[in-house]
Amino acid sequence: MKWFLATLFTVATCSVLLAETRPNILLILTDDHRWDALGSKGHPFLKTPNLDRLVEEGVSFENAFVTTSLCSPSRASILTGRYAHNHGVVDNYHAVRDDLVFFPQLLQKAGYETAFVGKWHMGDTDEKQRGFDHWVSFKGQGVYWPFDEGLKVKGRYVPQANRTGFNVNGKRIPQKGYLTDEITNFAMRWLQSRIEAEHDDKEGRKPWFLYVSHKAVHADFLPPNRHAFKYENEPFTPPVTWAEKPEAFQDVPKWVMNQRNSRHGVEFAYYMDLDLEKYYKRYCETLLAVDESVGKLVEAMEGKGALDNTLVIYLGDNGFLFGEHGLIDKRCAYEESMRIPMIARWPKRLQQGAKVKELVANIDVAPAILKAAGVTLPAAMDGADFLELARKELTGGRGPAPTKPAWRKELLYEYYWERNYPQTPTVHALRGERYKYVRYHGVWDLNELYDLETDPTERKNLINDPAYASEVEEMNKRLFEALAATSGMAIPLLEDRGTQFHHRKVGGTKGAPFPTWYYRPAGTDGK
Ligand SMILES: [Ca+2]
Repeated sequence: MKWFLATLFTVATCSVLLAETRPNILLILTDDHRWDALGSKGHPFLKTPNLDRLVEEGVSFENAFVTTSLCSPSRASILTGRYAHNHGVVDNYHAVRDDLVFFPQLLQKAGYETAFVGKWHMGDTDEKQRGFDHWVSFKGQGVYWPFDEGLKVKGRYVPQANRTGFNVNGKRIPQKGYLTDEITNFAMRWLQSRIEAEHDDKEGRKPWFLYVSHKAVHADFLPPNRHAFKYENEPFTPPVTWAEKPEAFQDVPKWVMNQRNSRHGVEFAYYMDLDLEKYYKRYCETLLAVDESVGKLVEAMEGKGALDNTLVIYLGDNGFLFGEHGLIDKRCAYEESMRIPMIARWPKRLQQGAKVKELVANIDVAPAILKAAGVTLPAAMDGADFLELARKELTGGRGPAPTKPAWRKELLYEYYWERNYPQTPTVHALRGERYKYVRYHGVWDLNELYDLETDPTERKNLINDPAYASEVEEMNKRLFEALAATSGMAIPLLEDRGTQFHHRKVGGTKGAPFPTWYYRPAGTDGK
């Protein structure tokens, strides 16, 4: 009996402790936010005080990436903790399979109240998805403004597409204003009701999870009028890999040279005569409303004392090229495409101001959130709890002696060719701490190897340099080992859907040549 009571007491104490200590969780996702578009990264003119505050009070993951640089596949990786070759979403048109578990489903089972507000963008749907008690979304990409007048000042006119409005728990509500602000308002309404309930009844508290998913800063970037043209007169330095001809680089793959004259290249960007300088400044201006949104959510929690028991994670769903390598947009394995901002704030567990150098990724978000909530991880997840890398006792705070968890030294990257955008081939890559090996599949072209320490802008492809032959061979071997270990030895195939953008600009650059070292006299053997 004594034993039983003691056990009962322990169980009861543990449940109370669990209820008290389980954090609330706020996950904020932006679209196409590249890693260096942050004030805290020393940006020459962009100011992001609210995101910088998260960096100062939280942890900055300095080497954060996506495992596939495309909106829907990356979102599916965030929700499932799995590589694209395992969740199967390899374009922006198909939904996630019904048999896959979204981590918020497991949070619900563990007693969390869950909410989704914003861009879902997996399949052509805005219907409430599994794992969420509260739901606010819209179809596809959404629109910055619900009307065609959007920012019709100073000749800057961007037509807005679909206007289906919001689906709020099954009820159709029209979009009235600027999308980032509308998402923020919807999120604030739900958040405030949760933190007020918690403030009034601490004992009966139910932890919550809020996923705020912005359309911003996806193309065509449109800031709210209060930020329009703010950066118009700021200096702009074009990236070195755009200003120079790709022929001046060492061993540029043909597909990269060919993509210059395509929808995703600087010569024919989005089939327009695009002024990339203006475009980039508009991108930065569009990000300002996201930063304000972060500030509002954080301040709402702070005002009611809920901030420090909340795990806040901020990340982008992929990067974005603004002329690097002659390209725009994303998909490829170059740094500007696959690298993202990743910040976490949770003062109870994480070291304030820590800068983590390990390679972390979108597939690590679900495991980290589940672990923070005290939920056992499903075996099927490919990612790991990246917050372990910044726990207080590991980074100099109080606690046991520092023992860093075993962590990956190389990150597997993949992108699967889309019929809609045939200019980028299927990519498999290993991004190591120093070297990056990129292997293309299904094209007659060069692979790539870069020494990121001596060549951070990836201009000198070492793939044909005899001094690096063994590095190439070993990384190729490890790439296939990583694929085999994660069931990745097959190319996912989805039926053709959506518009195809395979065109080239009249009078633009012609097809690219093979490098001279591809040519052999007749009668020569292969490798
Ligand atoms: Ca995206």
